Amino acid sequence: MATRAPREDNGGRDHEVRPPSVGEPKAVAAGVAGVAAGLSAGLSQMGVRRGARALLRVNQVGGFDCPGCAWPEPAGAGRAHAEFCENGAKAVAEEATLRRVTRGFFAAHPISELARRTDHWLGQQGRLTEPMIRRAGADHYEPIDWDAAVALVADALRGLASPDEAVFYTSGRTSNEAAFCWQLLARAYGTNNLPDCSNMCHESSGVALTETIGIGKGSVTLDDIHAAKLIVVVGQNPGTNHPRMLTALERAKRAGATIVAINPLPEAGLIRFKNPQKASGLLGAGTPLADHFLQIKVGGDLALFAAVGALLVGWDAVDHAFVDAYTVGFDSYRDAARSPDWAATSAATGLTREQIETLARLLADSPATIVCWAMGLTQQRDAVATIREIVNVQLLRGMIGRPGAGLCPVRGHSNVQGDRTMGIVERPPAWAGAMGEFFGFTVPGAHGYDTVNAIRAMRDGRVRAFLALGGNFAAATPDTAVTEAALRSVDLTVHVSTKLNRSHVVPGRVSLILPCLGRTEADGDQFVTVEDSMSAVHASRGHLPPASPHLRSEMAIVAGLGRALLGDASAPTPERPALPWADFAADYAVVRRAIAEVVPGFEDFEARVAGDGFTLPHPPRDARRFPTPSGRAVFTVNRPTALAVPPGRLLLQTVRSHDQYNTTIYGLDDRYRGIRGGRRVVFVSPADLDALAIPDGSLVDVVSEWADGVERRAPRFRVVAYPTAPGCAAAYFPEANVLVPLDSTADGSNTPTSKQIVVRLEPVDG
Ligand SMILES: Nc1nc2c(c(=O)[nH]1)N[C@H]1C(S)=C(S)[C@@H](COP(=O)(O)OP(=O)(O)OC[C@H]3O[C@@H](n4cnc5c(=O)[nH]c(N)nc54)[C@H](O)[C@@H]3O)O[C@H]1N2
Ligand SMILES: Nc1nc2c(c(=O)[nH]1)N[C@H]1C(S)=C(S)[C@@H](COP(=O)(O)OP(=O)(O)OC[C@H]3O[C@@H](n4cnc5c(=O)[nH]c(N)nc54)[C@H](O)[C@@H]3O)O[C@H]1N2
Ligand SMILES: [Mo]
Repeated sequence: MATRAPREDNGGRDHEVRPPSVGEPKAVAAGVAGVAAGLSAGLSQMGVRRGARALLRVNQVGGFDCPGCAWPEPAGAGRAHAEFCENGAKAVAEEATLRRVTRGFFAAHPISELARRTDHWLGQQGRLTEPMIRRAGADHYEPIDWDAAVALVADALRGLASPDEAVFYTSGRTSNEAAFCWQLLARAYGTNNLPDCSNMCHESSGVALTETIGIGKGSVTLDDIHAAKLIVVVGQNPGTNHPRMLTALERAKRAGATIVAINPLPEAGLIRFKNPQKASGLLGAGTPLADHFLQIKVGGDLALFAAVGALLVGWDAVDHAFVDAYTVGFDSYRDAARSPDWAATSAATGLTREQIETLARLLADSPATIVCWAMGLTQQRDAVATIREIVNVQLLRGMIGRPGAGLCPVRGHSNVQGDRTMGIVERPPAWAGAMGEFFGFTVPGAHGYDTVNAIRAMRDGRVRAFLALGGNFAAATPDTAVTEAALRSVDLTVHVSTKLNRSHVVPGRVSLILPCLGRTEADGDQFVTVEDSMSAVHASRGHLPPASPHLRSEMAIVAGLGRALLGDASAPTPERPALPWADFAADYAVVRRAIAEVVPGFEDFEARVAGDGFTLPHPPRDARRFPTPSGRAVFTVNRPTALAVPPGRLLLQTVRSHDQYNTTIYGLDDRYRGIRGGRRVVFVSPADLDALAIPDGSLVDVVSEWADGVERRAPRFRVVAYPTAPGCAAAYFPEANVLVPLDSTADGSNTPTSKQIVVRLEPVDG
């Protein structure tokens, strides 16, 4: 392995520097080296005592919820002493860092300069410390006090021609309490414009599951994973993105489960895993996790699951009792599932008939199957249809509402599922009526903008104010050039944030940064709540002293804004709903009481969230009740969209490296894939490189080809010969977002197709 490049590259914004070095990919994930790497990252930025104090509280009862992923914690005594992972440690360190972004920093760095910095550099500057404003025409942020900042936002919102000219974005780290108040604020003000990171993430899962099983959430618990006999992991890289999931897979495997990985990339961790939380992790080669690896082509999953379903029907490996009692649509499904066209299936999947039959046989023979998936499925053109096809297969086998079986969309952000439960969605939630009645206002009925439509609306001048509760909209969204221009065109951008990021340096005419407390920090004696990927709700309480005395909690910021914009219950006016903002901010239990009244499943919230918390009802999982219009689970017939990949082109997917959390770049390495010191790489199979006559290690521009004819170019990527599926390529997000056309979205969910972009590689002179 060559040595680390001395300087980072910089996203092509300013000037180019040396490319990264490339070594052998790793077969083994985690293990002691993994947690040690996490700890050293954490301890160096947090200070040793502070770091140890923070890390000991992660995911413990009475502590805070890890700000990393949404994978659940085992209940009570089942929690490992250290219920976190290397990447959880990095997420904590990123927030608990001792570095600070002060008013002096903003005085020294004009926005035009900051805009040329990399995402990595911006994040490394540390925690935001006080409210800042960029006034119209200025090239610097300057301090502003909280009252003036809040009044300015309220005035701007009151001045809009319609509430629909404002957008209220949310990222999935926000607590249930803050999320509930944020949507309440937006809707009482008069709009459903509540896009969120889900629109780019598991929206496709939510749409497909709601349609087929009546609820847009996964149907398994952690105990089900432990008890499963067959676990199929599709389009997911848990070794990096959900490392604690490997512990659960390992436990299932020890109890006899077979594990199948379906992925264009042979991801470390699915191949071999060392459990860092056990002594055995210190020794030996670890547990090989995946028994079967199907190296599928990007976008091939719909064809795969359709073929598998057809085989099961052909073999009559169907749980007829389940199908008869609990489903509708089987006859049409069976009629459509004629014997598969093997030539077309192999072309779409890159898999042999034998491989597909092996998977179907495993499904036919398994008494308890779980299918897990993440972004490899949801960010495809046919994402919704693909997930519906997985539901078909699970329904055929009666694998819902049975121990050790079910559907498991593995969520991303630690509270992204909870935010949706709290009504962060661009349509009125099912319980809009109850909320309106409880607070005395009429919830607007018109659908609002999701993420992609919010960008279009800003671009077209229909939105004048953009407010974000967390996240990094400018960097997370597709079509970077279009999105940045859209953000710059509005009158006001407001970001409630913990750390400096790209969105702050792509300001509207007036732009505010409102700095908030993070999960790790003490918020007086208040706690908040979150919901994990398996619908378990529990409390989260930070303990570290806040990064600055000027920070406010998200709850305090949202309530302050609500009060300034809409007035407080103590001073109601006839035309404005009277909401108890001051009471909300003073005691979050008041918010939880309102949630208990309004949101189903939260009865007696305050009492039940004490201790280990509680699991929300899930009718299909709990009682094989399907809250669809027919009251039954629905078989669907799905047809793939033909996506033409012209000769000499590749299908590019964008992935996370091991050293990033979405747009937060912890470091420039991707240890498991053998990359060091840089992120501008494109992974291509050796066979494709031969065919294209492009040498490994050379520099190329990656150019995306889309129907609108607009040229989208990501300059100067280093080519890495890598064992990905032929015809496919991979690069890191957010550097590659410039290549994702805004209009290239999944049918039915409008999720950007960040995993399915037709590209060509243009060699450039090194
Ligand atoms: N450390 C860390 N943890 C995280 C995050 C992070 O950035 N860093 N992000 C969080 C968030 S918000 C989310 S949503 C999750 C994301 O978790 P993942 O979904 O695991 O994240 P990605 O890196 O997007 O990986 C997608 C996987 O799908 C595969 N894939 C791509 N295209 C296809 C396809 O067509 N078919 C199949 N079968 N597979 C395909 C890719 O090779 C890759 O292994 O992780 C969460 N946890
Ligand atoms: N090409 C491509 N694009 C993608 C994806 C992909 O796979 N490929 N993945 C998509 C997915 S799955 C997702 S979820 C989105 C993510 O989109 P976002 O959720 O918008 O982005 P993040 O990078 O997670 O947001 C990071 C920022 O959140 C702020 N932050 C951190 N903690 C807190 C907190 O406690 N409170 C507040 N208020 N702010 C906080 C910090 O300022 C930090 O800079 O990106 C999507 N974009
Ligand atoms: Mo996500």
